[in-house]
Amino acid sequence: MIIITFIRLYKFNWKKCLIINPLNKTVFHYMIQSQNDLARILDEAAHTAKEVEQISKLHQISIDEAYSIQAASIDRRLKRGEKITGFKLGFTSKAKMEQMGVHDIIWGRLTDSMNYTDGGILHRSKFIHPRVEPEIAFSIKKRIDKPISISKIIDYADGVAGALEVIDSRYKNFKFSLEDVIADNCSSSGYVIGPWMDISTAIGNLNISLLINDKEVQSGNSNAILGNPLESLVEISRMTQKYGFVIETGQVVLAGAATPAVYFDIGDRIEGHVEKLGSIMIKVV
Ligand code: OOG
Ligand code: MG
Repeated sequence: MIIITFIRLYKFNWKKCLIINPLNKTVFHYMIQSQNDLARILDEAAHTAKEVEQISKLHQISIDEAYSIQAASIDRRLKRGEKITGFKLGFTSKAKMEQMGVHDIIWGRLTDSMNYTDGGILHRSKFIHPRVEPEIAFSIKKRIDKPISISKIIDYADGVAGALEVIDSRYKNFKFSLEDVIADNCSSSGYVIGPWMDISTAIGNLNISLLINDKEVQSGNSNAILGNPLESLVEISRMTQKYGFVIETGQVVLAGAATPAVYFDIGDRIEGHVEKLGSIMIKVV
């Protein structure tokens, strides 16, 4: 305990430590990690589908440091040839906040390797303990590099669609603190977009449901997302300034789920329904 407290005080300035576990007297060689080390650990966990300990068990990191770790882990994906395809918001509904015990809006990056085709298949072996949630997606027609108001969305987005998001926390037991989940790119691991509709489609008060093997396992309402899912675009545009990134033309934004996420497994047929926007389907093999 004393050793752990001591380590926490020194955060990233550590070389190599020995930690003796008083319960079973085992000795761990524990490399105290820099932000780059933590980014590598999370990236490898995602890449190899192997869970890791929560960062917050040994390091106290700030929200800003967590976003830097996220950026560094995404850089590793980009170096392997992946491309940014958009952004996602998390914890934009009470249902999600309550499910995960985390109470602040977060954002993460999406890449082309996370994109699955509507009606296509998803390999369970690529994930650790995946969950799925129905979402609403937006397509961006004009670069967003500053905060925009709700009345300006029509100038920046041209499409809206139902979507499914696959989240797969890299942390053991899908447990994390706010900083942990931000560093882990908000558990992003897959997304499927349904047919695009015009951005002028009214998306308030729509029924949203998730079916696994034809059985409804979750249902919610689009207004659960920040009172109006369009607010998610306002939020992500505010973050662009705060964290210094831009949303490019052609990229997508996931608004965040209106319902808790559900575990799935091999053989499952997953279907999302968003009233007016239609259905999205994926099969797990
Ligand atoms: C974090 C991601 C949250 C959402 O839609 O709220 C999220 C998680 O629950 O693992 O994607
Ligand atoms: Mg989500």
